[in-house]
Amino acid sequence: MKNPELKKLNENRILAEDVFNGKEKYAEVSGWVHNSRELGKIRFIILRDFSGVIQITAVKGKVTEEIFDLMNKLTRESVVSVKGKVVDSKQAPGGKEIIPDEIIILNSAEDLPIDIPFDPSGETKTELPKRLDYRFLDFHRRKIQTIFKIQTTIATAFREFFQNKNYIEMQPPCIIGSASEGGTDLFEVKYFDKKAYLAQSPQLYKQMIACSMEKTFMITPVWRAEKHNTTRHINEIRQMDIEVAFAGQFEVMKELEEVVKFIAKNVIEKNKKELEMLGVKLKIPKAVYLSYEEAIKKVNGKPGEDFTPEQERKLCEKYEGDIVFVHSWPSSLKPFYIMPQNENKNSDFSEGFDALYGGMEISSGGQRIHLPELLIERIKSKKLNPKNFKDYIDSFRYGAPPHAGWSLGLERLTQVICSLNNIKEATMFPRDKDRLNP
Ligand code: AMO
Repeated sequence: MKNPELKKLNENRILAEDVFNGKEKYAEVSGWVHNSRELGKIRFIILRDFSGVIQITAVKGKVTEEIFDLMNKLTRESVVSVKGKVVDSKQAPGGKEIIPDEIIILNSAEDLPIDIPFDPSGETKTELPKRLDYRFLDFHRRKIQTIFKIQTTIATAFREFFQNKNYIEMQPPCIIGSASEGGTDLFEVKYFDKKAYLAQSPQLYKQMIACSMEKTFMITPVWRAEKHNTTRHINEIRQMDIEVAFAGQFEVMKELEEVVKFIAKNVIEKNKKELEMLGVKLKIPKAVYLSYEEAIKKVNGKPGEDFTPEQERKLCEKYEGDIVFVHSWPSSLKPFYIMPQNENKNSDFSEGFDALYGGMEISSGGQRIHLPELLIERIKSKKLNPKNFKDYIDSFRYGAPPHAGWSLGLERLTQVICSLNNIKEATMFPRDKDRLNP
């Protein structure tokens, strides 16, 4: 299709949804061939665009022979543009159909390598790894599109919540010179004649912003070089973070509680159809606050140890549909930058927390150490070298207020809200140990 025609198509085409909602008697629609069938002298195409589906109906003798012939030659998922009369029809899905005057094939699809079920909410016969090999085609499925419509609502609501509270939006660097979460699990990159790494988190940078501009939020990719193979780990993650000056763990947990409630409310209001298609009944969660010591007892865990995935699930089951905040963790289980309880360097406990929702950890955070000497001690006690953190430590020498923050994984939150078995379903192009393409 040449330039002027494409411009015309772009201007004239209307979405399937607007054909049903509008009063047009004549319409041009463009999209993918979702289904086609023949019933005696009538040929049908179900055309799908991002808004929905519309039936194109051709009766032999009432449309040109060329169009009638073309109607049963179109392969599944081919892209077409159709012009024609809009008529009411009791049999057509949505109560309207188009009688075609013109059909243009924009791209003819070859045999499909994966199963795209006709029923928009139906299950595919293709296993996840193969679907991910053909992710671009998997995105043709309405059910998959639904997940990312919801993810859009989640990210938009997150931004809106913190913009409304006058937080500054931050764009942290993705290439960094030293570890931000401890020594391991970094992807190395060659940076001119130096060694650099892909950021594991915006941690150190968001603290510097909070120590000057007080309140910051961001949505940023981070990379973890862990060789996990689970249903809740990926190697490239989108983190939704905040950092706040003059605040401790409880103040920022309250912000997390409020933003997750705001996100759930937005999804419930804006994605009613999508939640129905996924068969999810979402409620606005309540918040439960437990200390680490209380929480570990509730699941018969060993004090001083992390929760196993099974224990996280058990704890969430006790508060079905709610967020469980587990605060005041042992220092030994938290990163070097988390403040020991009450600024007491001898305390075994910290001002750090995790939040669990839908059976797993969705966020962690806490109050940070803003005192350089204490920070050096903590770095050493974690067997890390303070020299590697010199710039970071020095940033607290010229007026750094107490501050706290957290990070919420976008994919994990999407997985929980959409009730998906695997985090890769909640990631457009997941990166795992074996996958770099597409
Ligand atoms: P943490 O490492 O706990 O904390 O990460 C915060 C949140 O990010 C998500 N997440 C992941 N999601 C999927 N796959 C992974 N491999 C993965 N790793 C992390 C989770 C997790 O709860 N800097 C601190 C946060 C802070 O203190 O502000 C940090 O990154 O949802």
